[in-house]
Amino acid sequence: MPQLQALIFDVDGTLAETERDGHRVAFNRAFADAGLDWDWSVAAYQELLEIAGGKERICFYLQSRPVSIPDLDALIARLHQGKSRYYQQILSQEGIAARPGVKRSIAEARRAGLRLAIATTAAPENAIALLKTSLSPDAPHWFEVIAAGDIVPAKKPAPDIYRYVLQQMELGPENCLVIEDSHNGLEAARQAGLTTVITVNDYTQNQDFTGAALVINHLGEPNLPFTVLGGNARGKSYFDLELASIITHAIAKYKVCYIIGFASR
Ligand code: XBP
Ligand code: MG
Repeated sequence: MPQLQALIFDVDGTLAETERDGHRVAFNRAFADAGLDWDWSVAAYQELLEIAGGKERICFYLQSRPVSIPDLDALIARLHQGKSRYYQQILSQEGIAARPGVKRSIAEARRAGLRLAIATTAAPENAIALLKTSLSPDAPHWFEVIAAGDIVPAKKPAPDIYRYVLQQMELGPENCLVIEDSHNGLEAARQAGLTTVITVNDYTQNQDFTGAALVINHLGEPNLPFTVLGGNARGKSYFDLELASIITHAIAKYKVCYIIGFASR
């Protein structure tokens, strides 16, 4: 049976709750700087989050506005640069804390010699800024692969970013476990054949997580148990490597049985 060899983490919404008070605020500041009267409210941002990637999100919003802009790509690039500057400023000045269980799970994985990777639609400089400020200044070195932004042509929910990570690590999907927070992230991982644990947040809690191995409100801590929203947590109250291995093993076994069953029909 395959062994768990790597954990692959999504970034935004999974490592930290970056969207509402980080990315969203930074977008609005960049819009104001550019003299635009756009304001992405907390509620409106929910729908905008369905579009993965900052540049893509701006483009989607622009297309819904009754304006004709001569050089759309240049405007999007300028707004996104400004937004990234503000986002990194928010991280360095105010900071956004890692979600419960994230630091502990990563530390446990490192102690056990498990391989680590990042798969995110966010721009690399924004993802790295978050790793440094919410985990540790040397956290980017903990991850063997940091797959981010435009490194692949299609962003989540396309599986490209996860396939890229598997290729870089020379691992099969049966040897890895993904931690995600959104439907788009789950779809991307699922289509790459990966087993996924979902930690929901305010923006994603009502999304469809069919196909996830486990859905919880966060990774939990010994003194802060998680709530199980879907799947089987095997009696555990916080995520650890034992649970990660059981989940990965069980799903791989299920897939093998399914394939054998299918072939013998
Ligand atoms: C989440 C996203 C990102 C950020 C914006 O990515 O959708 O696009 O909202 O990031 P993930 P950039 O959950 O995959 O980490 O502005 O840096 O693109
Ligand atoms: Mg996410």
